Amino acid sequence: MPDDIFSLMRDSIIAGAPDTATYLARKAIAAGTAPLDAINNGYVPGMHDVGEQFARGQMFLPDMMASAEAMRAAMAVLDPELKKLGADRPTSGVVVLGTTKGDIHEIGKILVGTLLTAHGFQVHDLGADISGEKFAAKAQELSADIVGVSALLTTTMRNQKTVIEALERSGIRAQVKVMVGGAPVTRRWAEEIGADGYAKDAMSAVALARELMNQKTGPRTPEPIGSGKVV
Ligand code: HCB
Repeated sequence: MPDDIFSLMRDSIIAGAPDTATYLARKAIAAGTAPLDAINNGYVPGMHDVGEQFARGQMFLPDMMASAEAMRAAMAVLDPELKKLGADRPTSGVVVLGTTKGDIHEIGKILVGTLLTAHGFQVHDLGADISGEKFAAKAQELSADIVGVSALLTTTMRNQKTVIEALERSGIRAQVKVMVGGAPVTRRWAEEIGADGYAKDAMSAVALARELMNQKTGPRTPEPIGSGKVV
């Protein structure tokens, strides 16, 4: 039963059990479960639970690291499946993605990159702990359409603004749309720092990226399936 497998997935993250997480991901795919359902209904709730337990002092850093490892193991199975999606092709564009300076959280950002790729965007993932200058330099080099900035800490959220400032300094802010996200980020924060959009999760990020592309260029003919790639 899907509900049972979702709760086992959640438990595998809480237990920090990569082998179980891998096994369940393979089992779900073999049974025809949509990879995004496994992520959203199984593994991500596990991560949220871990975060809550950490905040209550019931889990510690090594536990959180083990959970992240289990999440990565599940994603290693689900990522290729997600990239096979693409029945509904969007307007494509070039996206530079990264996590802000001082922040090493990257699971959510990787998921955003995977789904954007699956929907025809060319994604360049800079990784985590990235300065505003690096975002701006890569956006300039690739003539990026969108820069996606992730932040998971209240202390590193403000660095999303430094990315926007770096884009302004390099003279390309008018050509690049900026979308922000991450657990502590809100729409209001996005407005406050002058970002062009906020997405609460990876599917919303795809919808937002499409909308931002429409704002930039107007609706385009969908690209052929398989045109997106992670660079
Ligand atoms: Co970390 N950590 N952590 N952590 N961590 C959080 C984020 C806390 C909320 C946990 C808590 O206290 N409740 C907390 C932050 C508190 C705060 O600032 N308010 C916290 C803390 C405190 C810390 C350390 C400071 C702990 C310490 O050292 N004492 C430390 C910070 C290190 C640093 O960055 N300098 C730390 C370290 C870690 C790791 C390394 C153990 C591990 C990260 C591993 C990795 O990513 N490589 C980790 C983890 C796993 C978490 C939690 C448990 C899960 C994060 C996650 O992967 N979520 C997190 C608790 C939580 O968030 N509830 C906890 C799942 C993904 C799918 O969701 O929100 O990241 P997401 O992404 C979504 C969404 O936001 C959106 O789409 C994604 C996909 O749906 N999105 C975007 C994200 N980016 C976007 C960009 C866009 O343009 C658009 C949409």
